[in-house]
Amino acid sequence: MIGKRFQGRVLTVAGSDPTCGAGMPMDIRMIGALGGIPQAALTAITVQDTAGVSLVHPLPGTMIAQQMRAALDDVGVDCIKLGMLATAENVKAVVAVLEIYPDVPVVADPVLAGTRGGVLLDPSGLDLWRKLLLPRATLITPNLPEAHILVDQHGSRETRETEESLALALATAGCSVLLKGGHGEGDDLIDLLCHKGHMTAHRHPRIKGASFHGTGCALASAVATFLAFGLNLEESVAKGLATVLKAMENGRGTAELGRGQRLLTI
Ligand code: PXL
Repeated sequence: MIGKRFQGRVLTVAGSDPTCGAGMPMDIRMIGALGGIPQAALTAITVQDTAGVSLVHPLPGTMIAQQMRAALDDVGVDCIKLGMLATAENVKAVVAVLEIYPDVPVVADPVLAGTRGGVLLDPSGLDLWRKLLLPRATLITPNLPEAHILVDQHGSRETRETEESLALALATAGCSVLLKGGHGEGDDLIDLLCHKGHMTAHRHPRIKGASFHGTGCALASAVATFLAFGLNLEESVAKGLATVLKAMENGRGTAELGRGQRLLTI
């Protein structure tokens, strides 16, 4: 890494989204809104709208690796945010670059399957994500279905105990875990941070009857940006969650815009 650390330089490695509400465009919007310096390596071109993803065209791993090197070796990067990787080849290519920069923190959002359907990572890619990215990531940000897939336990009803054991099981790989509770039930939702053996429960009122596009991308990018400015992990997660909650509140009025989910307003 070139130059001084903690200048807010964030490299997002993610897929496209024509709505700009998720994926790389949202990442760039969020990093920029928080005063950071965005850089971006595109992993796949997608066709999607607020209702769903209809096409995914992954780019070659070598293209992704070279885009990452272009950012890392010139302007420099304080934190890397990983989003949709699409294929096993791409996971391998990204991990190979990460190995060259062991000191750069990584916030990895396991984009496995869209909440609106569609597989966003192939099965052998999932295997490599588990084996290679879990141990390298500083923080992973799964939602409940993704956490179940990653630990390979399906279908149990969520309780606070199962959420804690899920987060702990993932953390044994060496990463911190922010387990997002948005897919659970109840008036309040709990986002659970497992960091250095401590559990912190962030409790928020659930925004009822509203589904938002791109909250996962926005959250991982916000946390990555706060880390890139040198805040510690707990502060970065707390501020990241507050930032996305505000964007959801501000985005309530977008319900009539598209056929599907609402858009965040940041
Ligand atoms: O929100 C997950 C996500 C991330 N990145 C891209 C996506 C999606 C979901 O649709 O399309 C490019």
